[in-house]
Amino acid sequence: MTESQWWRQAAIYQVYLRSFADGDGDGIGDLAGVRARLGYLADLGVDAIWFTPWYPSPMDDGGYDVADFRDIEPTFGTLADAERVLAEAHELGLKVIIDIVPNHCSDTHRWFSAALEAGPGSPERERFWFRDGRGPDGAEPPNNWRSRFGGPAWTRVVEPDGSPGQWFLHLYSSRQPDLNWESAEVRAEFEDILRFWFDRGVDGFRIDVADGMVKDPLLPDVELGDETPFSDREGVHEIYRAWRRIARSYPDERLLVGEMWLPDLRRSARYLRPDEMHAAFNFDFLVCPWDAGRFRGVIDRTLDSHDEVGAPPSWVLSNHDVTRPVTRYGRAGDTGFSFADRLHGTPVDRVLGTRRARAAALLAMSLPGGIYLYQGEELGLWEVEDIPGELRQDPVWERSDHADPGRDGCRVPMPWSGSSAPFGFSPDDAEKEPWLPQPAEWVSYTAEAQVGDAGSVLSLYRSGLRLRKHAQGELHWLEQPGEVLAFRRGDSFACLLNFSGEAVPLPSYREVLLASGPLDDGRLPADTAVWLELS
Ligand code: TEU
Repeated sequence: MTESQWWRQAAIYQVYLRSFADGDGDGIGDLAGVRARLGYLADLGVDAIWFTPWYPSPMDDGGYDVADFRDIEPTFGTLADAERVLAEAHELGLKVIIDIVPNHCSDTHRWFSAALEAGPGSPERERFWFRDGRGPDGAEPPNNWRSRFGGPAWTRVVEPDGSPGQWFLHLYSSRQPDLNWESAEVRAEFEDILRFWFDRGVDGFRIDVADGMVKDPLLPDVELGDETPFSDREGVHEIYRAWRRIARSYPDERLLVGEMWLPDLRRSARYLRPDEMHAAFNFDFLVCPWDAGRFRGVIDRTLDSHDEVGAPPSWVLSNHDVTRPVTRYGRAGDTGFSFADRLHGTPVDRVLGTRRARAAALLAMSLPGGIYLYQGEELGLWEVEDIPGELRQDPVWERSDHADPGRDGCRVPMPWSGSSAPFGFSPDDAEKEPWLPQPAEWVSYTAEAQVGDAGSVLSLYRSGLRLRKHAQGELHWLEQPGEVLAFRRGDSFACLLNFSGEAVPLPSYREVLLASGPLDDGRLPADTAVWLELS
């Protein structure tokens, strides 16, 4: 079976469903909203859409708490709506990948309810990680693991007879019990779920916490910062080998792309093999300070580690978990992004942030490999930092005792059109307001306001996505004086990004293909990128 390998250079657009477009007026995005905006995505010039989880869910973690892996969340629509979206996207030439969340499920999943009812020692509890507690009366958690959202990674249950009972493991919120991948039943279930969606025409899966499923069955205590008993364990590769066999059994082999947050790119590259995943997210730009040398380091390491295994590199500037780039790059005294960045609340220079975000976009779009865009990035949206506490929904906010504002600020519903909220996100006669409030300033950031404006962020992305086909072939660094990152692809395409604080001369060129901001009398201004056709 031949692979078309469309993902090797694809631009994949992330749709965070509940914030993309609301078709039925309940203030929450849905599949009807998506269908109405497919034309926008085709015009934008992306190759594929990735939908964040669309399954039935109590939405404790924005849908990453899945109650049923074979159906659609009713507020999003029905299975028939999903099939229509797939068919209509395909007609427009767009591939569709969906999220799969194999590390955990919702506490409302039928398996978890059955485990609670069946009690200690039952086969139903074997699908999860139930253990007796430590200390007198088992009142202490079984080990010292911490949830990634804060607090202990264990929650104690009440047994069917009313007594205080066992503890269950959850690396994320207490409403997301971890599945036990030692269980043959869990493995078989997920293989079946893959087939269920492949049979319906899904072109691939984005695998959530892809390094996470396999745990050290002894569940040892960890030292600070040591994640080895529950992350990136050898046994996880076997799961992907089975999944790849399934992906390969379909005509036009389907894509498996992994979400791993590993400290070293070479560790993620180990998943990218002809018999495992096709691609993985590379998050290194998200933690890279605004510095030519550091950016170059990320690019070199990425290309080297991917070349070694023959896999396509990927580039990510934003997603639904991290502070939006305009805010990240506009933070005064920015030294690179970390999750703690959300906490310190230093002022943001949005003009600077926007200039840098535009330049970074041009850079990322011209590098070898694939690029993932997150909805709203193409509109230059920023992190909404003043969401009132009572409206915040991210469990990170709750579990950190409100110390960390969480990830709601990058999940505010999209502004499409009009002069006031809901900015076309919901229909005019909508019953409810958008589930998170949109800033009034977004009036100048709607898709409608930007589409006809040649200087807008949207126009930059639309041009970039069309013109990036000129960037073909191997990357070769061009040595430029000062803090300027410059490379050539093939003989005639070059990209330059000026990290120094002042304008620099451009090398000789035949034509400017695209620039992230106005050029200054043939010079490249600070924090600006340009694509050149070389002479
Ligand atoms: O995120 C995986 C991940 O490791 C997160 O813990 C990330 O570090 C965190 O968002 C930082 O605050 C994936 C999804 O992208 C995320 O939305 C989910 O909450 C998480 O898995 C659990 O399913």
